[in-house]
Amino acid sequence: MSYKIMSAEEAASLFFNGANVGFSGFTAAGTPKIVPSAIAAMAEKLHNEGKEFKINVFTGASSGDMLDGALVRANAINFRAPYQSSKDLRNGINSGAVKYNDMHLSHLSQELRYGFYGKLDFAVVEAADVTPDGEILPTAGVGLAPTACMLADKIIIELNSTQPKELYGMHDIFIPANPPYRKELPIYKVSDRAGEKTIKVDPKKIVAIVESNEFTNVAKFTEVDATTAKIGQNVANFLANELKRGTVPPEFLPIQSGVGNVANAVLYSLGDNKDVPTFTMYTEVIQDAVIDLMEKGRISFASGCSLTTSTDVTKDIYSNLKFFGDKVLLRPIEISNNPEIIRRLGLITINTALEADIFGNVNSTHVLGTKMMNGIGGSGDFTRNAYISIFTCPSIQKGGLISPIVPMVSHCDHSEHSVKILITEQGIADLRGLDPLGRAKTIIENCVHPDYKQLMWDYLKLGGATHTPHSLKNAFAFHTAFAEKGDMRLTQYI
Ligand code: 0RQ
Repeated sequence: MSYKIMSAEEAASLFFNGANVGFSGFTAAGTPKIVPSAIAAMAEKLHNEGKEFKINVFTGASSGDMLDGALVRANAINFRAPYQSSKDLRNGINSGAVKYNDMHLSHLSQELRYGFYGKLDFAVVEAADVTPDGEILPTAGVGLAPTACMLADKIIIELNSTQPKELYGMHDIFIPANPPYRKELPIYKVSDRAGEKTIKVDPKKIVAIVESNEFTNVAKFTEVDATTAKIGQNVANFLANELKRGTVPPEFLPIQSGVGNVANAVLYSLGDNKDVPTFTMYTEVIQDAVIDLMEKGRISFASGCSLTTSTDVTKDIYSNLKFFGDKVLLRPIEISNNPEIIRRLGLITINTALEADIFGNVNSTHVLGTKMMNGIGGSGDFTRNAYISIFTCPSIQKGGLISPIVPMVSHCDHSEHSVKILITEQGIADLRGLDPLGRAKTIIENCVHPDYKQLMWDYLKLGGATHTPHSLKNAFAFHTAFAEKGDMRLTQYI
């Protein structure tokens, strides 16, 4: 079948107010660019004419600025799920302009298939290639593209000439059946393939091909600083010790690590640690450090949902696909983050806490309990099902005005039941097998910054003799001190 080639503007004109739209991609990788930007431009034009136009945006996770940024600046997003990390979208969410449903990333595809969010009108998918019989070759980020293509009435392909056709073979596309017909996922080691190399659709649903030559630009991470380096070393030392005492098998276990500078530092420390054998990754985002360690022979295989590497590193991968082709698999988000696989493979998961409390509860999402930062992302998928779940954070933020470790988290994403290890640059709190008081003592002793230690010991006394010694009157004293005086060190108990 031959497809209709359209400009981004013509394709945008197909969209209507209130449409449910599923976009491919995960982070900036694999995210369509010129079609969402054209939808944003059309929205602005319609608004100027006094017409209503907003769409409901479903993605794999965060996207690029030409999607989230452009659409929110045009006031064109009504509803958004499941994760974002855009400054402008964050402002839109926190001002109430955008309805944001912060979700576990592994949930959205199946919940779309279950029909929880109504009918999907459009799928917009960035592709490296598309065949006349409807085989779509995704690019560097898959996200929820397979499910979006399966459900949408109409598919628009953004065919990107900067994405090599040699990516063929790097994807593992699998859509689990809906219950009660779902079977086990046949992935027993990180490199196992469960599904197909392309997304197969009815070619009649592809209503437009939009040709693009927009490269996916991702900025380099900032250099590792002393704090993140120390956190990284603490994680590596902890895992080396687990290997030594036999609580982690000698073959080691696959690693999941979050995104950002701490995750980069952790991976480099694991790579440098002679007691840690060459390892594999079963994760969400494959970032620069993974590629570097692969080239050094320290990581042998990485399974993820996206290759979110900085621009030069991506170019290097694309010119070396012979080397990387059999070391990387990109899967849909519900497979990269699937609880069944995470539990079976025994992942060691490492994620970042925005805030943690002395009893081991973690807030990953809400600044001071009310303002959305990014979202829970995959941290819940991985943490809840891990072999060992680790959270890291610095012991102070904003030059010491904020202690990310507080008496009670102001919002709870990961409860004390799921969080096994907490690590700051100060040290390691191993929470396994401890009662609440034991957890509190270990966290205060090992992870809290010296400026905040006495305040924490004093808090612990306020709770009296009970299972979880909280003082409800003072549980948010740190937060209120920051809100009123701009410094958590000025906390006073009542
Ligand atoms: O503020 O931006 O003004 O400098 O929050 O903090 O230390 O730079 O941390 O960028 O690594 O993000 C949890 C948000 C951490 C992220 C979070 C302020 C701080 C700074 C950012 P500035 P840092 P990071 C899935 C992995 C959820 C999703 C997830 C995240 C800014 O890791 O979104 O886990 N996680 N995905 O100063 C007030 C506090 C604060 C605070 C920090 N307690 N109170 N402000 N800040 N702590 C798995 C994968 O495989 C990818």
